[in-house]
Amino acid sequence: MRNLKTTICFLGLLIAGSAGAAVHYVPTDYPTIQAAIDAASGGDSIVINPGTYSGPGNYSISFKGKAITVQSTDPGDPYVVNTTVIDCQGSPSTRGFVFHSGETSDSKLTGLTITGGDNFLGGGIYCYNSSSPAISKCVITANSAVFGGAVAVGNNNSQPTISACTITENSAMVGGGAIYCIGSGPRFESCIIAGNFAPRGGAVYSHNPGNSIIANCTITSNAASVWGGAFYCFASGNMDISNCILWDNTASSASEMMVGNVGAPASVSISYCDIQGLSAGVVANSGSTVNWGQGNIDLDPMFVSGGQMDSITKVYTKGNYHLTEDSPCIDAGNPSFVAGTQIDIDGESRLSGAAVDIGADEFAVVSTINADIKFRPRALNLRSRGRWTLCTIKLDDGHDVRDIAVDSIKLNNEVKPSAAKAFRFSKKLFVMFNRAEVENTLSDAQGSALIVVTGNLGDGTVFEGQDTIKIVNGYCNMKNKTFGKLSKHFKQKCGKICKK
Ligand SMILES: [Ca+2]
Ligand SMILES: [Ca+2]
Repeated sequence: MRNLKTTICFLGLLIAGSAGAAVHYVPTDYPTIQAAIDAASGGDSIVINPGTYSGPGNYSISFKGKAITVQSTDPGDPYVVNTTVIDCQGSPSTRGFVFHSGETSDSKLTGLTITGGDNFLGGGIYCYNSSSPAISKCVITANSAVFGGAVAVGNNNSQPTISACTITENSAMVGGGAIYCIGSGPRFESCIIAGNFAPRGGAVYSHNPGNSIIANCTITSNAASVWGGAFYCFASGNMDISNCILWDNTASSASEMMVGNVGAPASVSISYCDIQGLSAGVVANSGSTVNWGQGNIDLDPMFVSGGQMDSITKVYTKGNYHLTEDSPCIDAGNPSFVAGTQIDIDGESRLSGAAVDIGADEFAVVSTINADIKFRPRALNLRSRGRWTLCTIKLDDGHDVRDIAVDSIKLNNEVKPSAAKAFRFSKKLFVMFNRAEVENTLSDAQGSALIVVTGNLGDGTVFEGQDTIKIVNGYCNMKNKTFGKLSKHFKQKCGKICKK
């Protein structure tokens, strides 16, 4: 329900903020995504409800050059992204989306899962003919192609930006298990590219001049049966790789990267990356160059858990590529990095801590402040029929309760607030929690129980506080003095219970 409310608010703002722009819902207003796009005008949004979308009109979807947004109901919620699925069902000559009408970054695709595509170029998405959309927060998984299992980008003027996307378990018959670039300049940033397979370039296959940019990506557990476990760049190709993790990729030759061995020399620049083996994993041939810039390291990135690609069966076991707090990648990216509007794979702001981190995840450095928590009633009768409990939150000096992000508040790590209000001139936030939900967290409590309330301020600062209350498991025997500071309403309620 909360997500629905958030979505409605968001959409309301969207409508209010752009005069004349319309929101088209799929499948409510239109049976297919393509039908909704065909009916849309510049500035409109297509909002796709959770569900699986297949068949004509739901694959090889074209924006037709329109400056529109195609999105799930909540691109920031991984559950919604994972359950809003464009499924091409492995049918030949299908893919999720094709951009070929000169789209710009005003054509936005965000918060969808694209799977089951099978094509010659780009099993999930293909951009060509000077088309440069903005693609973000998508999951592109289990697609296949001859070149570029997940994404193919053709021709020099196609410069899409693909950010905060998870690109896994795609495969290509010839090259680029995940990505194929021919003379084009895509920018991949804050993406996880893992568990993809191809004979050449397990993750990326790039040739002809175009300057592909790979920034702040985590490229791991990809495999090539021939060469270039992560990257293969050749025939005048050029790439700029910065703030990336290349780890645990495998190939018969050049486990992380093969630069040039076919056609004219290629050129790759690498800076502030964590590359397994450094030059031992990177092979340059035929006059090609690898420009090793500053800040490269070869240290275990210390993921929460590493993934694995079986080199024989090509079966991929997913990892959790968030950094742990002792990771050498934290704050080890380019110190000159300017965050701008960039986000990490979690949708969180870049530049937490002293500098940008290497890889797709920015480790959130948070400070925790104390909160003074007072829970009412002071004695909770598990047999009473009340609907609400009340909690006041007061923060340490220097912090304002009005900065608390109400949606982030949790009681005993489970219960979210039903309502909250900070009154003018008061330094407290008054929060109501559903009584039954609170009691569910206290089912084992006897005599007394700990109430822990946590949450965030808008800047990411965490607050935490606790209170101990009595637990009564019988008819109410509480005396009014226990409720001396409570409202008349609560006193009346207690009085009614006591009389029963
Ligand atoms: Ca950092
Ligand atoms: Ca993060």
